[in-house]
Amino acid sequence: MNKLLITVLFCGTSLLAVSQSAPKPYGPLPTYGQVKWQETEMYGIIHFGPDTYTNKEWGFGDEDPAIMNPTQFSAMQIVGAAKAGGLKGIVVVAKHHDGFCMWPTKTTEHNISKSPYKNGKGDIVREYREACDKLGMKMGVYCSPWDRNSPLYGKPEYVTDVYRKQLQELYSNYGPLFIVWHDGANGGDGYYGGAKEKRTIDRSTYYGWDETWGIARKLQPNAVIFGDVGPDVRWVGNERGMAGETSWATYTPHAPEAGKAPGNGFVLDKEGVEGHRDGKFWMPAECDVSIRPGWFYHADQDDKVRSPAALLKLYYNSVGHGACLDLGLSPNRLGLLADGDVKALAAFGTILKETFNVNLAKGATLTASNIRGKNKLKYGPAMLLDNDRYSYWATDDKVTTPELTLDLHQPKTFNVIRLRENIKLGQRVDAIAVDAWLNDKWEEVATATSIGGNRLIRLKDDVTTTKVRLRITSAPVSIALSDFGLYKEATITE
Ligand code: FUL
Repeated sequence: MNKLLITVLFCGTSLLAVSQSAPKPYGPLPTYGQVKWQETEMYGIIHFGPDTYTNKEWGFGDEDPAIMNPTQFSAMQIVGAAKAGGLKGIVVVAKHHDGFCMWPTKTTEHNISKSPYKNGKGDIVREYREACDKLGMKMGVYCSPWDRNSPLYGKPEYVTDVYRKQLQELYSNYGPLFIVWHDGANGGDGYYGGAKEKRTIDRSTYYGWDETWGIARKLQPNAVIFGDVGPDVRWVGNERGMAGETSWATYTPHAPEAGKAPGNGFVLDKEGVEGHRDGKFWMPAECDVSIRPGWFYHADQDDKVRSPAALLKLYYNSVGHGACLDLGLSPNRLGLLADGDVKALAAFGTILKETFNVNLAKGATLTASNIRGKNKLKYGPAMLLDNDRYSYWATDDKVTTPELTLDLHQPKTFNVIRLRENIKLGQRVDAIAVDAWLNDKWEEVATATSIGGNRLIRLKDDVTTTKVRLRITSAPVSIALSDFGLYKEATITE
């Protein structure tokens, strides 16, 4: 039978401990790292390197390290702007396809120590680490497997003596990482030590992913591994920041060996977007999309920075659909985020704070058609706080379509609904509906499918009511819900 669980629910000001048996977990479950990743919700991927100076997106690999000389590089400014935008971490592009390492690596001469930056004593990755630590932000790294500079690229020695050693350096010397990021752009033409030719590799076998990812498992056991087809976090399949209206955390990748080979040839767009309800793995989606048209800074895109309203839309379509948003940030040649980017981030962060800091369901009386045990609940912080994100309300085993009613006691106006499942017990809910008490009867105001770690429903119109009802309309098992919140979106000032 199930283990005994003590769930603590806040009842008014007094704590009520409800003794009950925990529901049996359902389907694939997240690891510790995946749970922590889910909580991160939004982070930035920072592209800064030789491409910033050559005005390219994909450097050929023949760039002179001397061009890498930012005069005002400030990791604090960049990470600080990300934080103001509500991002909780960054992914540092430590090496892009051009092979230039932003840290003083022992594996290649093509690195920051050969640039004039800080007279060859610079270490951009370390500067990001220090800024993250000071600002309470998480850090991850992206070290491109494709290396258009290395003469060894295409040979086994590149993987064993260069790429894996680079990963070892990054995973050993820069503190705890929450994500290690891999991409699917692999092989093609490049400089390759002067050969200037096209080199193709078999992207499912060349990198020996089992062993390569084993380095992360060993040195950074709490980091999730992102790749087009996992193994921990899947690519959503587009760079538009769009997870599906339905987006399951579970997924079965179409790769030669499921979950074992990045490479966008294996991503079936629609399936990355939606996941699979019966997927074999817990592999939620990451939506990577840049705040600008390009990933690297280009001065002629200064007027094309996404507006706060556009960023908000991305947020609802990614984080709001149970995915994480990985927002591309592009420092300029000075080594700073440009003013327009900083302002857009700050305004976006303000909207998020103003919207989600006030949960209009707080103080409501919560009545459940069925809970494990026979308690009437008062809506309280146990269902709200991040540090208690996994307190939850669960139904008896046979109850799969319960109702949960919030009596708000007075008319409240909202236009955003937030639902969360306790994902430690798997993704259990198939579909829900929300009703509001309007004109002396229940009227349906929203429906949704997958909930998982987070579901935000952004209503077209404001709803003013005294009572709101959640109906779970379909689920294969009992329910373990950890949040049912109501919010009013802050006014957007551009
Ligand atoms: C892609 C890369 O090819 C782009 O240049 C960029 O780094 C993006 C985040 O990932 O696969």
